Amino acid sequence: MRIDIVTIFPGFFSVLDISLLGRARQAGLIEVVTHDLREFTHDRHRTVDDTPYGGGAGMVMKPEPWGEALDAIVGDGASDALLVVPSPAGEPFTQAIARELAAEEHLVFACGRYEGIDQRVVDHYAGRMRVRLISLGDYVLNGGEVAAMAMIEAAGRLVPGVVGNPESLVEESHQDGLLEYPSYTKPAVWRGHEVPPVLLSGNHGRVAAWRREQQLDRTARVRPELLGDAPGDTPA
Ligand code: 6GU
Repeated sequence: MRIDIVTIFPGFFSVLDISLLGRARQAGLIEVVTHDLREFTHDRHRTVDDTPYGGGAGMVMKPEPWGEALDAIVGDGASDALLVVPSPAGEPFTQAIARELAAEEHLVFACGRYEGIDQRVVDHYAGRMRVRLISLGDYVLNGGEVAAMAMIEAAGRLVPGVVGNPESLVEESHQDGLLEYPSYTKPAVWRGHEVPPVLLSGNHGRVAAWRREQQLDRTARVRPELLGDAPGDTPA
């Protein structure tokens, strides 16, 4: 998978050099290239924003640097790449979307700052490639960088080979539509807190049943709205 990121803060993405995704990049499973939007300006101040037409507070990112930057990545015709624009006005990011992104060969992230990017950038590229506006959730970030990072981490770890043991992807929160069950390791008693005895029983059937029950309990308590979509033994 190839990931291009356009941003005015390319340094933000240096954390992708470390940890799991860093290893995936070294192994050649994921190639990440950042592009500084200001390199595609032509004025002395490297201006990327301007005041909004119609008035209002804040600044809007000018379309020209975006056009030059994105053309440098996808060429000047149609492209098979998927353009992801992190935006609080986008569709909510989910594990299902992470799986869709992980199946792409080429992702391009356009990280806006200020009050967003001139709408014509999205309108223009939507005529040449697939474009998705995706939101991390219902709260406000200063820009798309942190959101892009979250999406890259969530999708990147689903690329085959990135996570060493693929089974660890199966039993985690949201993979089956439920929150995950609580996990325990040694010692069996810590500061007076015991590991639930069923986990020490060696009875795989009872362990699996207990874990499922914990998933349903947790989900009902914290995220009841998820239960409508859970496969299998959803309570009435
Ligand atoms: Cl994707 N961008 C920004 N700027 N704020 C957000 C967001 C994205 N998702 C939630 N808040």
